[in-house]
Amino acid sequence: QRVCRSDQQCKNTRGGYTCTDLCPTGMTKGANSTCIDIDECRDGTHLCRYNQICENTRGSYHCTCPRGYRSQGVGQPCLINECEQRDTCQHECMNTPGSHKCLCPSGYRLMTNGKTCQIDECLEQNIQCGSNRMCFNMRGSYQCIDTPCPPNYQREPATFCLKNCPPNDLECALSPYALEYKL
Ligand SMILES: [Ca+2]
Repeated sequence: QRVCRSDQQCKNTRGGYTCTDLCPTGMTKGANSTCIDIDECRDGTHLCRYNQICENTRGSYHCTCPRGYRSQGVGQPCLINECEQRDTCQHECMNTPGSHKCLCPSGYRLMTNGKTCQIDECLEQNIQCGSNRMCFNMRGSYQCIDTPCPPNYQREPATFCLKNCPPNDLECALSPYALEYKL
């Protein structure tokens, strides 16, 4: 039989019972029967690990990371925030889960080192190489490269070759529908 409220604890006494208030999670009974915060950082019950910093809050606690580091979650080591390191990216740095990404202004392209940006003349100067050729961006320059479509394929706008089979050509009918050049 329930005689106390659900947020209270029932205790037997001689000839009766008492109802005592339970404290919310992260709190404990203080001296004058009020609920006071548990300092998890001090009593060692926190789950911050490695280089995480424990910060006590009322009713709970946080695991934070030192400056220049970023969190991977409670109990996980803080990782260096690459974007806050010098010389990570030439232009702009963006944090991604577990890593980072360098960004370039428009008209520029990220080089294969993933760090520096170079002008993409193909975009910037709107280079038209003509039919069956594509613009290839190079360090400090560009080049028009032949990108012909194979026999039985027809040039579609930009980079595609679409199949265009003569009637009753079985071999052609079984070939891929579309081809794309990627430079
Ligand atoms: Ca606390």
